This record gives sequence, structure tokens and C-alpha cells, in this order.
Amino acid sequence: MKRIITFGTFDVLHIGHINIIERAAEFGDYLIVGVSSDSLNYSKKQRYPIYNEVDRMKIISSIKSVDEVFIEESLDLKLEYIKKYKADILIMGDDWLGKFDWVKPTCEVIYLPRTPSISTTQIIEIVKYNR
Ligand code: C2G
Repeated sequence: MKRIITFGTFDVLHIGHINIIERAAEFGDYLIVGVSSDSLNYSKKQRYPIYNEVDRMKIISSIKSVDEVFIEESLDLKLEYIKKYKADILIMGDDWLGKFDWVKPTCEVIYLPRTPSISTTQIIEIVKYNR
């Protein structure tokens, strides 16, 4: 019985998000998703997400390969979350390559290739500026 954990904002859900969630789920039997809080997002990107954290949690929990969701309040709490949710493997997209290697003594870490040519930022640009 392997427990997988992954993290993300998952704002304006798109196929890249679904792909990583589905691929992460294939590594184990139980998938836990940490959804970045609105304030964590603001501190990382200097803007609030389009969808608030309550709605993003509800959207992610409705995906069939997701077993449990919680709010990620800080990047620095990775290890605490891994322990709390008893995760065996942390899975992230490779835009985070190497960034969470510091949890390796406690948990296996796997970075998966991102889905090319799509991002929330790009979707916002298209909607805003038609480009
Ligand atoms: N992702 C992907 N392909 C894309 C876009 C995103 O595989 N085209 C992956 C990212 O690599 C990440 C996950 O989808 O693993 C969520 O991406 P974001 O919502 O952009 O999350 P981010 O803001 O990077 O927050 O603790 C880590 C952070 O909370 C991650």
C-alpha cells in the first residue's frame, strides 16, 4: 500500500493538471493532494488565483484518482505534510526539479515531465489579451 502526495495551485484547471494527477496516482494506491492556499499563491506569484482555495479544493477532490485533499499553507512545511499524511512518494512536475530533494531522507521524490504548451498563466493571457 503506497501513499502518494503531490502539491499545486491547480488554478483554472487544465489538461496539464489532470495529466500529472493521473500519472501521480499510478505510482501508488492512495493519492493525497496539497492545494496551495490563496496567500501562499500571492507570496509566490504576487497575484491571487482566479479560483479561491475553497473552490480549488472542491474541484481537485472531485477528480476520481484523488483520495484526499488539504490546503498547503507554506512550501517550508513539505516535510510536516509528508509525515502527517504518511506519504511514501512525493511527485511534482519537473519545473520543480531538485527543489524538494531535501525531503529525500524521509520520502522518495519523483519529478515528472510537464505537459508541454499549456499553463494557467498562458490561459489568462489568451483570455485577457487574445494572444
Ligand atoms: N503541471 C504540469 N504541466 C503543466 C502545468 C503544470 O505537469 N503544463 C504540473 C506542475 O508541474 C505541478 C502541478 O501541475 O506539479 C501543479 O501546477 P501549478 O498549479 O502551477 O502549481 P504550482 O503553483 O507550481 O504549485 O508546493 C508546490 C507548489 O504548491 C506547486
